[in-house]
Amino acid sequence: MSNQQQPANIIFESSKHLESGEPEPQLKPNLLTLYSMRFCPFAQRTRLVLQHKQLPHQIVNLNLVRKPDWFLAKSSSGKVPVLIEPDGWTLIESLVTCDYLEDAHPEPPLYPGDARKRAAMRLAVGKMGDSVIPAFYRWAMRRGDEQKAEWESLLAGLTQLQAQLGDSNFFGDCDQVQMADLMIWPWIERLPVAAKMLGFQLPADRFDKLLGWTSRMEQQRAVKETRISDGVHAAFFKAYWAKEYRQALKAGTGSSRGKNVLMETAKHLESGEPEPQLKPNLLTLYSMRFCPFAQRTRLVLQHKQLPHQIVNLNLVRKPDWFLAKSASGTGAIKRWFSSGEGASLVVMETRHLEAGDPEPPELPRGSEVLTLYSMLYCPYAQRTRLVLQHKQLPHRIINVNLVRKPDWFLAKAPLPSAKVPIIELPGDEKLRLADSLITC
Ligand SMILES: N[C@@H](CCC(=O)N[C@@H](CS)C(=O)NCC(=O)O)C(=O)O
Repeated sequence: MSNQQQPANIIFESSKHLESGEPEPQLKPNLLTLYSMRFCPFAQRTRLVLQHKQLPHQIVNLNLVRKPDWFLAKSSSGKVPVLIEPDGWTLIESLVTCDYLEDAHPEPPLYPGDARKRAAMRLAVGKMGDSVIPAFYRWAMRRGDEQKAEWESLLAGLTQLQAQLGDSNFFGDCDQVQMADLMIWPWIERLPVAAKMLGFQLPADRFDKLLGWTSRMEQQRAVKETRISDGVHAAFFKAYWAKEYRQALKAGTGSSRGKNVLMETAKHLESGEPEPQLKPNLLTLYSMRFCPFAQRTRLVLQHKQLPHQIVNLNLVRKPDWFLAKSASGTGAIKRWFSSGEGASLVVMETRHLEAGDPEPPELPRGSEVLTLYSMLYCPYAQRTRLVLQHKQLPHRIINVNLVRKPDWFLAKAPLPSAKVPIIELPGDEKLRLADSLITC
């Protein structure tokens, strides 16, 4: 998750794994809370269900070797995941939290209607818990001959699991991803990278069906949104096996996110969303993660190791409570446009806007800023971006999801193709140009 955009339903995630001695974070009211640890496969189960159902929630990550007292007071087991409803009702155990989420939020369903299929799914999850997961940990923690023996028992468990999958696309003879698949996935995500590091390899010929399932799982939204890259898993395992737990928890976090950043909103908050509850007696920086001007301030905060909290903002849909604080009353973007700093580019939205998303607001009258409708990975749009950069022309970029194009984009784009790049020139008579060679 380190480099990817945080999914919109994760309203807050503690950037750091909080530990004993650190204060309890001020949580948003009226929101589900998950106590988690970024690399915990059990907590990932709950996160997979939260993502599958796109349920708004906040995540508090914890150092499980130095657990804070305020966490121990909430969790009877001392383990994560712990799920807490806004009224304080608390639930532990990954499977129980996931079934609870299914019961409390039945759509989209994660169990098929057919009782036999549900029974088959429970058998598969049982096999995972009784045999595969314990063998996985024994194998990963032992060394030498003992480890080789545990690898064989892990393979035996996986063979039985694969037999339960049979020829179906998903467990329980289902055509779509279901609860059992999500409950099994976290260890299968970790297996190839752990095996490579420990000098083992899953025999592909014996596990063709399970590997086919793995490829199908990789396409699932919930998996994509909770997945940790192999490189970050490897960094975690390396430090964990070396008993450097604090180091392990930092795997995949950018060096700029130091211990002095006590809170950072995972999401770029926007108009209509409540103001976050801030920690008292602490410096606060209102920022946008990709804003180079804000980065200047962050660089100095890091250099001086000043404790602070960061509220990230969607600068296209600025919340009123932010505008009320902004010295100019007009917000940062306008200041950038007229700042004379030589900045040619303001990325209005790093997310690709799609059908249903509102159109970003018009530029202020008299603005000299061009608008480029683009898609981050489109080489044609890149042609236009190259020229804009070369000439240092002030412009903003609005990235568009080209599979789910918003209506307001279609209204601007020449049909039938409705392709990017499109350039919109400022002025009352809006002039639009399409086709990368023409825009250039
Ligand atoms: N049976 C539990 C297992 C959870 C578990 O073992 N979580 C680990 C992190 S991956 C944990 O919290 N360990 C802390 C501890 O054992 O003190 C579940 O399914 O939720």
